[in-house]
Amino acid sequence: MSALILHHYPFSPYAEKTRAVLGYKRLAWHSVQIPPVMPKPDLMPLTGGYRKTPVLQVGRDVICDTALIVRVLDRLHPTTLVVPPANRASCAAWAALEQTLFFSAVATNFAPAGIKAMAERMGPELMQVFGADRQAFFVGGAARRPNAEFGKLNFIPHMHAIDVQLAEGKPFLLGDAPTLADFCAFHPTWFVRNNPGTTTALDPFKNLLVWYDRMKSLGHGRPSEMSAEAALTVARESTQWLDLDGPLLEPDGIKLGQPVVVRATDYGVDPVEGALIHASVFELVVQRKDERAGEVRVHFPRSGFSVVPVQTH
Ligand SMILES: N[C@@H](CCC(=O)N[C@@H](CS)C(=O)NCC(=O)O)C(=O)O
Repeated sequence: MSALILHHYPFSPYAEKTRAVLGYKRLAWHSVQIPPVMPKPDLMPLTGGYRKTPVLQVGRDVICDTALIVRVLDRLHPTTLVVPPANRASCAAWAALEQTLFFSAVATNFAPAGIKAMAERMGPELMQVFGADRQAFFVGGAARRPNAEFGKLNFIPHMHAIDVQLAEGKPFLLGDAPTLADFCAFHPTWFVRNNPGTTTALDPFKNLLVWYDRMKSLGHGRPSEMSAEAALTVARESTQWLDLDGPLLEPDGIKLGQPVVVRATDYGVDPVEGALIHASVFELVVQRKDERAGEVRVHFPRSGFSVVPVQTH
């Protein structure tokens, strides 16, 4: 099986979710650092336009969105399942809550004390570029950039609910082992706890903080640095494909092999064009050719992504 290559940057919460899953599974992986803002010139050859963080590369297969990344990691490394069958519906419910937790953590970080600490870490130049980049990130999608009101109504109330649930004595949200529920709740918590300007917001939640340390102690597995150029060489020289996931469920009016455009529907809606290779309830897969990456397949979750024929977009 091809090695795992994660394209990410240190302060990305969704990347931290993935790093924690890699830690729980005790996996070795290659770490490719990508910029936190556009342009991302060495990532685009792989994804064909998708810009969100993180992206998982397995040989010449490119997996977008952590919902699918976690599923692929469970398929490739099933000894420690993040979504065990006994908890599948509960995990789906937590996954549905994840964006609310993340957006409320973002809004909390963007409160004055959080922003001041972020600016000190990033420096004034990157901070300015970052603000403009994230403004553009939300153009054209169904989601709205979270505001302070959203943060107030959601962050502390959900942290409180998690704290109360953990007081019942189980080490993880759904029992004795971590599941997707924990990883979905962990990265927004990490985002706020890790910001010196907002870290004390979590001080009242003693059970949550014990759980948070437990999650952190899962570590990140065994990362080793890889250059973006080396990752592109891996893609170009790979000869295998990942197995396609799930029985065929063609989108209305679209046939396999047809040129299509796939994009996220919420935010970061940049289009990716390619030939439709697979469509199931789990994933949409397009195949495309790039000068630097060679022939690659880009995988997206089916849910939360749109697919249309090229001529109508
Ligand atoms: N649904 C996506 C959300 C990913 C996401 O929003 N990532 C943020 C960073 S935590 C991002 O892409 N920010 C803009 C960027 O990195 O360019 C997933 O689960 O992967």
